[in-house]
Amino acid sequence: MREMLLLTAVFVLTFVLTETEAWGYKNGILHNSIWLEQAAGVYHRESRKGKYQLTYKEAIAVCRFEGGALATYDQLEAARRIGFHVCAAGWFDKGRVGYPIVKAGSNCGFGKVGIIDYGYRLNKSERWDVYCYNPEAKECGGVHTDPVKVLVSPGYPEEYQDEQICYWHIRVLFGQRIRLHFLDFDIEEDTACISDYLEIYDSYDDVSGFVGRYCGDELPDDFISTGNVMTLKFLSDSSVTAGGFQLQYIAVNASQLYDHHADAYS
Ligand SMILES: *[C@@H]1O[C@H](CO)[C@@H](O)[C@H](O)[C@H]1NC(C)=O
Ligand SMILES: *[C@@H]1O[C@H](CO)[C@@H](O)[C@H](O)[C@H]1NC(C)=O
Ligand SMILES: [Ca+2]
Repeated sequence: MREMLLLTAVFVLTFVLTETEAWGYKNGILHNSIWLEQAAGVYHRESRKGKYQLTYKEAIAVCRFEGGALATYDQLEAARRIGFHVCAAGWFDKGRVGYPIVKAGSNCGFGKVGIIDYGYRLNKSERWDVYCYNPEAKECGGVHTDPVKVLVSPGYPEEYQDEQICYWHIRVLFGQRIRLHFLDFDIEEDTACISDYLEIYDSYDDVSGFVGRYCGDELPDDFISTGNVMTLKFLSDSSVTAGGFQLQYIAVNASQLYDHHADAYS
């Protein structure tokens, strides 16, 4: 009987560990959630698979991955009071689900203002987004749709920290392309950029369209996407940091690019 219990315990523990690790590392690619809004140390994350994809266990793992924890109701409310308004339900402390609403609207929050509270969920396998709390967390990645924007490594112009993983997903208008131009670049250097790196993908994920992996202190060349989307991924390991990077992207008309090209060869 005791053996049986022990075996069960080992099995459950192994299962939990596998699940948690699977979230962080899969097929040789580190996977994590997308950084979205943040206020007063509270930030909203969704799975890289999209909206409402995280079980309670995965939600806890997402927050822990970067040294944070699930936000408490009070932390979420404190963020809401300074303008944290998110129209997406997420797990927070003790298996509760809800979202912070600042401005009443008919299509979000049932016209109410405050924490829209779905209560303590009995079924922890339900899938939602997550609200984490980590006052140390720096802006890291996100979804960007502006035609022109400057993107920086977390904490820039300060040095970035260890164990950061950020994804920037850029999407401009259909028919436009994205021109990347680096303004500053300093990432821990090693020959294969294994420790820390920035990667560029000519697609909306980090699976296809790999363009290059960069480290060191030489400015990477400008890059122009083939379509209207691009993904940047930054990863730092557990030791040695550097100055970080700053880059600008600009949405350009594909037809303008074509004209330039034609001019150059006419
Ligand atoms: C719990 O939620 C999951 C996901 O929504 C669902 O598939 C499952 O059937 C639910 N379990 C129970 C006992 O309701
Ligand atoms: C870019 O293309 C759109 C049509 O796709 C056109 O309306 C717009 O004027 C163009 N912008 C520039 C700066 O050429
Ligand atoms: Ca490093």
